[in-house]
Formats: sequence, C-alpha cells, structure tokens
Amino acid sequence: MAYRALTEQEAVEYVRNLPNLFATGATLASHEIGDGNLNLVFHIRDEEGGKSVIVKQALPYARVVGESWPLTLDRARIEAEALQIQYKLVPELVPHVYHYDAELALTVMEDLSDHIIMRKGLIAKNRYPLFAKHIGRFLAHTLFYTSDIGAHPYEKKALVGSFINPELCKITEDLVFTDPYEDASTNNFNPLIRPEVEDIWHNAPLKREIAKLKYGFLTRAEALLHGDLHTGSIFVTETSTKVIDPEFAYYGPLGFDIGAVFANLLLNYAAQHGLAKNDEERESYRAYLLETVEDVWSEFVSQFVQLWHKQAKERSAHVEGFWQDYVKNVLQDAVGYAGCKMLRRVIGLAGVADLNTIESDEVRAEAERLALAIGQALILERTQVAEATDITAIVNKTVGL
Ligand code: SR1
Ligand code: MG
Repeated sequence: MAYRALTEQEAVEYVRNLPNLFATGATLASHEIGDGNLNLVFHIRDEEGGKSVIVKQALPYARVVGESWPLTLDRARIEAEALQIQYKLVPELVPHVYHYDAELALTVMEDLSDHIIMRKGLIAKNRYPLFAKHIGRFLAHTLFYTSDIGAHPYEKKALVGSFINPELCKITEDLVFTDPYEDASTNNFNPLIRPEVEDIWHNAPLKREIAKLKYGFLTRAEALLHGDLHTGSIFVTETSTKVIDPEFAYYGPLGFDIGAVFANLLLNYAAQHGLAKNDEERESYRAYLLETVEDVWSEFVSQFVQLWHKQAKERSAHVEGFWQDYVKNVLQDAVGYAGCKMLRRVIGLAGVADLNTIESDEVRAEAERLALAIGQALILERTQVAEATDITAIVNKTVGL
C-alpha cells in the first residue's frame, strides 16, 4: 500500500488484516493518542477480549511544527530495527514489535498502557525503586554489544551503515548543540530569563566546551545509541521499565544516552522548585533524584565492566588500564551531554513538562535559572568528574548546599 497517513478507522482495518493479532470479527476501538513531537500513535483495543496494540506511524513532517518541516519516513525503519536489536539484548526492557511496514512507515507493537510515562511519574513525585537497575542494564547491554568492544568488527561496521540517520541527527545537532547558544528563531524561552540566556550566548568558554561535545556527537561512532533517551521515552511501573521511541538511533558516543537520563532527572530536580508543596517534600524528592543519578551510573558501570571482562571481542580490551580510562571518558561525556540537554530544554524548541507545568512565570523562571546553572556547571566541570558522587557535588554546590 502506497504511503498515506492513516485515520483511526484505517488503523483498525490495518491491524485486523494482520495474522495472529486479533480474533476475526473482534470489535476494535481505535484512538489516536500521540502527544509527542513527531508521529501518529494509535491505541487499538479489542473491546471484548481486552487485548490491545499500539500502531505508530511516521508522518512525512515533524508533527510539532507541521508540513513546513519535512522529515524522512526512514525514521520508522530506524526505530523498528533499533527496537528489534534492543529486544534481542534486553527483551524485558523494550516493547515487542509485532509488525513493521516500510511502505506505510508504521510499526505495530506491544501496548504498554499499564505503565506510565516516566516524566509524568516524576512530576507526580512517584519513586521507582527498580528504575536505576533497569536502565543501567539497558544502557550497559545495548551500548556494549553494539560497540567495537562487544561486537564483531564486521557486524559493527554493518550496523553503522544501517543506522546512518542524517535528518534526525541534524535535529539534535541544531536543537541540542547549536540553536540554544545563539539568538536562533527556533528558541522558545520564558522572557523572564532573557538575561541568563543572553549570558549563555556571550559565554565564550562555555560555547567552546559545547562545540567539543557537539564534535564528539558528529564524529564518534562508538555504539548504537537510542539517541533520545529522555524520561518521555521511558515507560515505568514500580516493578517494570520499558524504553520506547528509538527513532533518533544512530552510532554515536555512549555518554550521549547516559547523559540524557541524567539530564532529565536533573531537569525534574530543578523543577521541584515549583512542583514540590513544601521545603521538606522538595528536599526529600531532590535527594531521591540525585541518588537515582548515582545509581544509574553505578548500575551501568558495574554491568558494562562485567560484560567487558567476560564478553569482549576486541583483543585490546584486555590491555591493562584501558577499561578504566574508557569508563572515565564515558562518565565525563555523559556529564557534558547532560549539561547540553538541560540547557536545550530551557532555551530551545521542545521544552519539558516538568518545567512547563509550573503555572507561575516567576516561579518557573527560578526553576529554569537553576536548570541553566546546573547545566553550565556540568559542561564546564565535566573533566574533573571521576565518579557519580561528583555529579551530586556539582549540583549541591550550584544550589548553594
Ligand atoms: C522536532 S523534534 C524536537 C525534539 O523532540 C524529540 O523528542 C527530540 O528530543 C527532538 O529534539
Ligand atoms: Mg520521541
């Protein structure tokens, strides 16, 4: 079938014709529930049997802006293939793909409606005791097994070729690494923080460090990244974590994915200025978020190093001292990328609900100033970071603790 954007009814007819999903004659209800920046997302449910699936279809443009921003449909292939690779490595942490259609740029996958988007969970100040363990495992396994250390050299190069993702990478290059640091038309920030934003535009040492981080993103094909691992790309319950939406997947520096997780926990940390009901609640939830940042790193590093010792295919992996240097570079990269991702969510296009749900412009501005200060400190001080507790120290120093 030639490409066309499906209606709710057409999405029902589409899944009805797929083998082994729904019983013949089932009464299927369909709702378009997409609230992300790019795609259509249909939730389709058998009203009697209860079974449900998600149909995700790429539009030939960025939904958040409209048809004036054309965008490749190949991102649906990238997403479906990345999900399938991740599912092979960590099946319990990724939705199951039932079907992919290249012509229609759509994927039919497991419905995760019994989970909640983690960003919403953090805004509600929920705690997820297994999240750090789960995401640490996701990061360690997906990054290790697709890297030059864990993959066969031919397999790695073939994967680099399949995941050339120029249009989606360009979005990141512009929106994470370029536009927020100059007076770009895509920027969208609270007018009350203009002085702080202008300070960033004129901060030459900061821009020099961001340029280095961007150059790493452009050139270092280290592992198959998720590419957009913010808390809106993670579904959670108290006992389960599922990573969705890898349409930005490409070969890049490992620290970029880890930094995305740090950044989004720390954006919520900053937002607690306006989200928490009182000082006690704010301090307690902030302590939980910082502890989670540290736990994510320690889970990642312990599992990654274990894989390195037991599963490395690259012989130089066993050269004395190499893994320690490698891991330290990943942590410092993660800290730097976290800083860029915090700044972009405050200054640039596509903010985060953690901050945007704060109603008062003044209170929101204070939370945004804190996010900007933490983001800058992470970028500028990343080369002094040797362990995750150093991130906590940077945040505490920035907040004045
Ligand atoms: C136009 S897309 C804007 C942002 O949404 C995605 O989730 C990525 O983070 C991208 O930068
Ligand atoms: Mg997304």
